[in-house]
Amino acid sequence: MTERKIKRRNFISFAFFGAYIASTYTGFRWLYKSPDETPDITAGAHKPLRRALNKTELFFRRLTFNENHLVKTYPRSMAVQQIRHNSDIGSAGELPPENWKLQVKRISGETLQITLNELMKLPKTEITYDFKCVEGWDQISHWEGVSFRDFMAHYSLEAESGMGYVGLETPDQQYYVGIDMPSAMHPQTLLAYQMNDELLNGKHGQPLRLIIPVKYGIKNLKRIGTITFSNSRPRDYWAERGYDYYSGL
Ligand SMILES: Nc1nc2c(c(=O)[nH]1)N[C@H]1C(S)=C(S)[C@@H](COP(=O)(O)O)O[C@H]1N2
Ligand SMILES: [Mo]
Repeated sequence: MTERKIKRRNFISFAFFGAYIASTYTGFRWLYKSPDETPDITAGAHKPLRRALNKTELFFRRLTFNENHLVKTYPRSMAVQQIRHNSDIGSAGELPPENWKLQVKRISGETLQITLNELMKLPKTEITYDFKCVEGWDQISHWEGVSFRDFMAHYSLEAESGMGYVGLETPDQQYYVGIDMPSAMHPQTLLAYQMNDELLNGKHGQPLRLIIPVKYGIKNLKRIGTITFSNSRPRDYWAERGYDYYSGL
């Protein structure tokens, strides 16, 4: 090879390298300067990032979610006795079952009021699984309650189960989550009233909480006050603060 040819190749390589650096820089600058999403159901991300997140969510929902795909369960003996206690927004202190009724807002406008005793008469479902919090801890724990599916069937909430989402809120409306219907109807999703054979205490969502093994802890709302149904995404406490709305595992 002649000296001239080598020089020419060096020049081309450096030009490509330069163009690559420039486009990466421009790309990052574009992203960095792109507008934020309008705060609504989700907030805290740049618009292009949120668009990408929503697309990724849909992709994974379609690819990996299947109601016959069960979350791994463990022998009951592996469940911890003292489960870790995390945050308590909307569920601090005690709420004895006799002072509480679950409010279920039907799409007809009618509200069902259900006591814990009534729920405890429905078929009981138990699960021992690895509960995972986004903050980076997990624990194998044991829960008992009525499966959300059985609950929907028992109260003839057929029209409601055809909606896109379930919204759950604490009685004081301080904490709230939105769950896509397929995840709510997943066979391992429970309206749980017991942990290790004992009624839930004030720390873990007394008198009724959501246990949804296909999702991270943030979606496992403690102390359910009301349940609603809708086709648009219900408000969600952590999604409003920038966390992933779907929060699936
Ligand atoms: N009402 C209410 N439910 C809640 C929360 C909360 O702050 N308030 N925190 C969530 C989070 S982030 C986690 S990890 C779990 C923790 O449940 P535990 O305290 O029973 O371990 O509850 C979830 N449900
Ligand atoms: Mo969490």
